[in-house]
Amino acid sequence: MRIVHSETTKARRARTELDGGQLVPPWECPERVDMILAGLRQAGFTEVVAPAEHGLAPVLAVHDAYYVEFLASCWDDWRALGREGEAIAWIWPTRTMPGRRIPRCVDGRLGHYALGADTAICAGTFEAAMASKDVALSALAHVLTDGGPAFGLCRPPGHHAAVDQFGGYCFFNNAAVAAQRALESGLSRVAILDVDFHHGNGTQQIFEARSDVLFVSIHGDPMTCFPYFMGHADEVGEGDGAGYTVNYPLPEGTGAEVWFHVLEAAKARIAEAGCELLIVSLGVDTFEGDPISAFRLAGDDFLEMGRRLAGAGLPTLFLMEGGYAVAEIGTNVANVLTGFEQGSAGAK
Ligand code: SP5
Ligand code: ZN
Repeated sequence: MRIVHSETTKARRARTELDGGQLVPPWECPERVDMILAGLRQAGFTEVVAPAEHGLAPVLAVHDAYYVEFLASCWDDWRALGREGEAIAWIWPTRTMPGRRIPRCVDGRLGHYALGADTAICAGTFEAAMASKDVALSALAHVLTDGGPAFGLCRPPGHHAAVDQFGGYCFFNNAAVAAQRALESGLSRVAILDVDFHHGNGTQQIFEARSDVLFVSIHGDPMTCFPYFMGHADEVGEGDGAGYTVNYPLPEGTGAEVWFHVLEAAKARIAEAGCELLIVSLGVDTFEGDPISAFRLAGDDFLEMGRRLAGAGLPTLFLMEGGYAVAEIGTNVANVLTGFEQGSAGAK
């Protein structure tokens, strides 16, 4: 298993997250990265490589250029106004306003480009997002050239980031950037299997009208779980993409038995679609001890998850998404990768 990590992913250290009407310390913190590295080391994954720089072109292949420009300049624009706090969106073009023009000032622009108020922009956010997609792209390069699996320790995560929106702690959609790059390097169809507790709304939006990326997600029912407005079972893709979006919303409290049953259905769809690469959006916030999520997978269930993912028999790229039980995140991630190696016995 090739492990790719960059220290620059820790350049973002937000101080605030709007939650329950209060500004609290963000759950998505740089300590997650160190805990994952420690867990991997302890599990014997000792070979960790730094990513190459891949520039902005692969980002612009899935994201809007004005959005990327906004992310690059937002913090400086905000600071230039002498603001004390971090840049948090607070007004949106909602259902009763047309919102056809992109405002010039940073408050208006934040509302245009944010999908939620949970994610503050702060110093180092853009740099960390750049490093995160480089991690994804270098891990992908390993899978494409070597054939063996790779784990990209992406941070910030990516699956909530849409064509021109950030939120849910995500800025660049690392899985989408990697999938698009994989297609451009010659593959015909790629599967993105999103096992994060939250629905991968950004990934779905980026690919929902296309059949060359199959998006399959197992997540907390949006009737009660973030991101609330996407991820229902009747969202199945549009136009050419009809049938290439598959959503499995599950109730809060879902445990291993039901979750693995659904995973097998997801694998069957991936096999049927004839995908040449499996990208796993690997959130471990399905863990029973996660502070902001509501599934009940135990630590050992992540070993089983890895084994079953290996059973798909495809070249596999794991990209880190969520997981906020910081003390256990390293063990949980390492368990998935260990299980995968056990399950792919003999493969490299
Ligand atoms: C990548 C990823 O997992 N993003 C998740 C973003 C969720 N943001 C909203 C979190 C709201 C948490 N409120 C729970 C309060 C528990 N005390
Ligand atoms: Zn999540």
